Amino acid sequence: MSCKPSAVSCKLYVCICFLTTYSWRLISSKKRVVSGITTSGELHLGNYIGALQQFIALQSEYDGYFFLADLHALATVHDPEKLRKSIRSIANLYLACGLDPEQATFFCQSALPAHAELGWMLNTISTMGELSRMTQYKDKSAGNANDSIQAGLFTYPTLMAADILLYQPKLVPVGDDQKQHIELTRNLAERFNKRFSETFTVPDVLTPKQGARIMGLDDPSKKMSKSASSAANYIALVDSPEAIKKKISKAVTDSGTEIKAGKDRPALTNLLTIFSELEDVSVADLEKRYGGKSYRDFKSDLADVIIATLKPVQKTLEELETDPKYVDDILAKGAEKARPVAAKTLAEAKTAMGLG
Ligand code: AQP
Repeated sequence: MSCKPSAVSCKLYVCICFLTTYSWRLISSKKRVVSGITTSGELHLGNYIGALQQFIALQSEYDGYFFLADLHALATVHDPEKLRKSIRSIANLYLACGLDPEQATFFCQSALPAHAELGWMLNTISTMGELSRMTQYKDKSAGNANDSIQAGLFTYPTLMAADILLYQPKLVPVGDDQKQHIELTRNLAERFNKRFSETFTVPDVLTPKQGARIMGLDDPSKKMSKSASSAANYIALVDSPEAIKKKISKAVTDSGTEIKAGKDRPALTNLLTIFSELEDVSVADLEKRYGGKSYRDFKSDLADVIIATLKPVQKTLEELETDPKYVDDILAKGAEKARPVAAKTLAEAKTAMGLG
């Protein structure tokens, strides 16, 4: 038998090479997006609508880098068991909600020391003034004496800037509450590029048109939050149908009886926004559908919509929980993919600053 390649196999080989190069170009020519979620508790509908839903919608069109922000969680969680549980639960939830590790790079922030390293370097070009103006810092430290406020809470935005700038993204999809941190990230990137040398891409923020700030069910003047003092503030993605029905039936409403959104109706605006986002129907259509109906009817249907949205997520979650190694392997592969990208930017930033 001849070992010489036939004309057909030569053509096949050329064709495979072409396709591999072409698909690689296609992947590498995709614009990059980067975002993370802090592993400081249970994910809620705000995280889902403001962030996760966007990540999943973007993953096929963009080169997505999505991570578990576990170093950020250390700013508020000092209970190792709680932290481990939250990391595991949020990792599973990313996947259960539809993040595809074949399309996006999915990893744990703490697996890449480059984040903390660049975070420190960016601290050295940030000012106390700009960090103390961050609304999230002001909110979370309100009422506490300086002696008891964690320095990690204060410098959280510079680590967040490092998380982003390491991957040179074009866009950062986040909820409304993180916009100010992205503005700071842009300022730091521009400052660094000007003071040292052109190193970082200055990214743009991407927030959803609607649902960028889902408010607390118990208080529509404050955002829905993982670290809210009462679980009545949020619907966790892992809440049971019974818990969802109970929380929605107890959700604060506005005075009057109309199912209408408006500046003077923050509670109904919030509930209608959640409904609209989950059922993909406009708020105006919902107002028409519920014209003349009671809060009770509306809330009962809203609870059903939330339960129906979360049912498949919770089913996949149950399966993922039985196979932690599967998720660990995905995170390990994601970290290996992210590592050279982060290392390249870090090396450039170090050289620019005079560290090599
Ligand atoms: N209420 C919200 N509405 C819309 N989007 C939201 N996000 C958070 N809350 C809402 C978005 O979810 C992503 C992950 O946020 P995070 O967990 O990193 O931190 P966070 O913004 O501080 O969220 P939480 O739930 O309030 O956490 P804790 O209580 O730990 O601080 C981000 O894109 C965020 O905008």
